[in-house]
Amino acid sequence: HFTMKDEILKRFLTAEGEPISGQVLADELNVSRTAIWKHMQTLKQEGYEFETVKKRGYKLLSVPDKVDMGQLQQFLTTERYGRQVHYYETVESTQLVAHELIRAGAPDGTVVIAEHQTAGRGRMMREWESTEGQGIWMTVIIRPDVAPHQAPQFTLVTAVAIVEAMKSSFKNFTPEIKWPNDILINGKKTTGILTEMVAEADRIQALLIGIGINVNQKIDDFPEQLQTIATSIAIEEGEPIERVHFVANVLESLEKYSDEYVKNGFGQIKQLWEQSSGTIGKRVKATTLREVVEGEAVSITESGVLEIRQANGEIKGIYSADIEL
Ligand code: BT5
Repeated sequence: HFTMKDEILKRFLTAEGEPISGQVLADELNVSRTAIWKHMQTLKQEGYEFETVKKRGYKLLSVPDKVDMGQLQQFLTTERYGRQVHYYETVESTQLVAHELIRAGAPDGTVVIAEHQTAGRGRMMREWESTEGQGIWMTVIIRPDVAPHQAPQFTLVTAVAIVEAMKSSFKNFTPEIKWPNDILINGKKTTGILTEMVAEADRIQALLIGIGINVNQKIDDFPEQLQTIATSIAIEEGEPIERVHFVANVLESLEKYSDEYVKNGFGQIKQLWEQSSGTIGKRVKATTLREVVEGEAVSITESGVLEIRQANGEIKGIYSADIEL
């Protein structure tokens, strides 16, 4: 998956603005100068800008704001996650692409990522607004060796992974997890998680961890109905964000915490989850498919169930719901 073009790009990205000669590239990579020239043309078409420096070669001037494979590999330190990337300018939904890839046997950690989704999805077929080039719209295919009933836990694992990645990457805000699948900044939604499963009777074949993170939108980039409830990292951090770097951080964090969960269970993750929770201790109204439960959110259980203490003192476990605070 690491192509000749990626290899060339890597040299430029690590050259710190120094020119590299076509001849040197050709010699080092053991291909003809014509081949190098062709790959350079492709990179230019993708939005990389080069300057030709007399007698010294090409100098990389600017990099397109894309989250593609070539750039992502420069930052990744993971073992499996993001080592195979399927990158698209536009898809209907990265989840749909991921379902096809799972049928074709895609390995653990395969990432589907797009600049734009025309039919991005939330839970229960709700719409997910996926503005072109301004967010992280990706599905991570993972193949953990766990039982199907553990699948919902991965929504919480993913929330912890993203929150921890945010905390280490940004300094001007504190993200909060809203059970089960939202990350809020200053009370507004910046991230939604959609976990889907492909399973046999007693074994998970694959999980699709759908992650939508608003990154570089300004408030009026959101459709009107979202402007009061949504936000982006750039708005909260106060500066534009380099998406590809943050994608690498999220993938590292996700690999770390999902491995932790598979090896050692929910203990450490539950602690981190509670530390970042904006739900525990609050009065909430939970709307499930069957009923509405109101009361104080008191805890999550080892299996990720939200416990609500109702006015009559009775504690009710909620498996899946929309929460109003
Ligand atoms: C979610 O659903 O929050 C899960 C979103 C998962 C999106 C990712 S993007 C990559 C992958 N491919 C997909 O097609 N999906 C996944 P839910 O909890 O049902 O929330 C959906 C609700 O969030 C909508 O009804 C809107 O109110 C709101 N919403 C939609 N787009 C938003 C956005 N960009 N930012 C904040 N809120 C949004």
